[in-house]
Amino acid sequence: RTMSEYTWRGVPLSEIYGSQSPWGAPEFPLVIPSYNHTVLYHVPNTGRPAQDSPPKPKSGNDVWNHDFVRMPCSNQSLYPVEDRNGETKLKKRWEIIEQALSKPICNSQQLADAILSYNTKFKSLWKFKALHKLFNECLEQEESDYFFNVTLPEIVKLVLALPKLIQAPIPLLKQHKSKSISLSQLQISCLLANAFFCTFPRRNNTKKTSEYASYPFINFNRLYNSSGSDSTLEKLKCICHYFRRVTMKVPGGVVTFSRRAVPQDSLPLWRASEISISSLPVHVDSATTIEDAHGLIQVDFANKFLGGGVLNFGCVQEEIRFVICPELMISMLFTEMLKPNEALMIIGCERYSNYSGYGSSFHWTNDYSDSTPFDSSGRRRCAVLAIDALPYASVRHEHNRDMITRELNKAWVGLTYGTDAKSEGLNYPGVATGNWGCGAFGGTPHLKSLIQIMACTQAKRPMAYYTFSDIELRDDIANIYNLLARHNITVGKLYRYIIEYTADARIGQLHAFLQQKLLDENKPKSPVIEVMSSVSIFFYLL
Ligand code: AR6
Repeated sequence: RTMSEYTWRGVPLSEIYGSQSPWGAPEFPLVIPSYNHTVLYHVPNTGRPAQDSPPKPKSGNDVWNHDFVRMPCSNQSLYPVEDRNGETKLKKRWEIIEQALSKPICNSQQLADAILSYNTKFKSLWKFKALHKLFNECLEQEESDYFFNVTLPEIVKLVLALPKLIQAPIPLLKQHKSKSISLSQLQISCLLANAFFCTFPRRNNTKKTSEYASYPFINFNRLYNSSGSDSTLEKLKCICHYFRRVTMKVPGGVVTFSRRAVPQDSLPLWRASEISISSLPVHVDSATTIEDAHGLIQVDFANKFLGGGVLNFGCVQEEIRFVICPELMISMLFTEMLKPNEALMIIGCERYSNYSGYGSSFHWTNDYSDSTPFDSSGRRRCAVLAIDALPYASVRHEHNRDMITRELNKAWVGLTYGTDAKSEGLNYPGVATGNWGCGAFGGTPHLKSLIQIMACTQAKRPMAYYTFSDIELRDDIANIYNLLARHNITVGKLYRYIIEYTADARIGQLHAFLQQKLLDENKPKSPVIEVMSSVSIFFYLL
């Protein structure tokens, strides 16, 4: 094959894996219960649950306070109910839920009524437009019938199994703390079934002062009540498909959610970094998508409120990833909004759906059978790294020292998850990333790709960059990387150049600016040439 026939540039993927196989890299830290790793299932002596039978839930008692998820089945979850005499009394909310779900639910109206029976405050607000549209207009009658006759009764069973399946309290992954939670896929399906039925208490309040104001939404009512655009219906199809799958065959794996927070004084001093960019293996591909980059850490172009618009109108990279791998959505139950120096790594999620299109053309297509192998803790070897770029109202706003430093730190915090700070060599597996922050958030790929090259170099994490069909961008990134590497440019020097560029040059010509810098630098330093290079910069700036 000639080079032009390949869809990629740079080094082959084997250098990003660290081996010939996508699964040759070392595993992530194993699931071992500790003060900062809550494991909600019983870890067998082998460390690895058998894949054909889900692990037993860890026993424990409900805790109803600010540090733990307030569970729908808690005895302390009470709800005002009006009795026959018009008097309002507090009743255990779980009993109302059990009662509502004990009746048959045969259509979307009955489903909506059940949900409203324990969310009475929203009776006049929640219209379930998208839900009705899905089952009454979008799906074939047969598909709807199958859902209400076969899948929904199983989802109901999952909802009601909550007190049995989750006994130990689920801690909240709060800001400023590195902490992990591991759950079985069965436990996650039970929690998601509860989200599907909107049972989580205190999670519907939209006031800024509400208890969970700094957490994402988790109850699915937002999705049901949206206008019912095509992509919303397709997202709902993905979710229904997920429930069909997990109720037909219980998945046997486990998933870890790890929040990583790095204190400000432990972040790199970017302008002083002496690590050469040439030490970084870089692979740039225009044809693959991140979720298909098996064996690599796959970046989620996240919102600081995880999931972004997944329960709303959003349908770009993060939302699509969350609906084809719905286990990711349970992070929204317990992960507080990410701070600039924080990231979330999710290890072990499974993919259930195939899709086509993007944004408003997004479609669920069919079932996806995930053949990702399991690690020694029983997690699928799929790592999704949620890092949130900043949204930019203007290009000028992005080209600013503080913003660039913020993005570098954010990427580095995520990329150094599970790495050994002392190790000299590269950290495998590499990362699969792309136009992070450059779609909905309005960033610039030429800048963001260099930021990620710097963060990967600093984290010693090999980088595969997926340009989402953009061939020109692929070649631009490969070329500028080669040039910088050939000149042995360090992370610190590149940082200083970029800051200089943002201060002086016209935005939109970053690569040209860097090329000129390198040219100037390599010219012999005679006084005449010094003057000439200043003149050339002068003309460049014109
Ligand atoms: N693989 C590779 N590249 C992709 C893929 C994919 N699967 N999907 C998209 N891209 P965007 P952001 C490319 O807009 O700007 C969400 O609502 C494509 O070029 O999802 O960081 C979050 O919740 C696309 O334009 O990420 C946040 O609120 C670019 O990546 C917000 O969007 C950026 O994708 C984040 O916005």
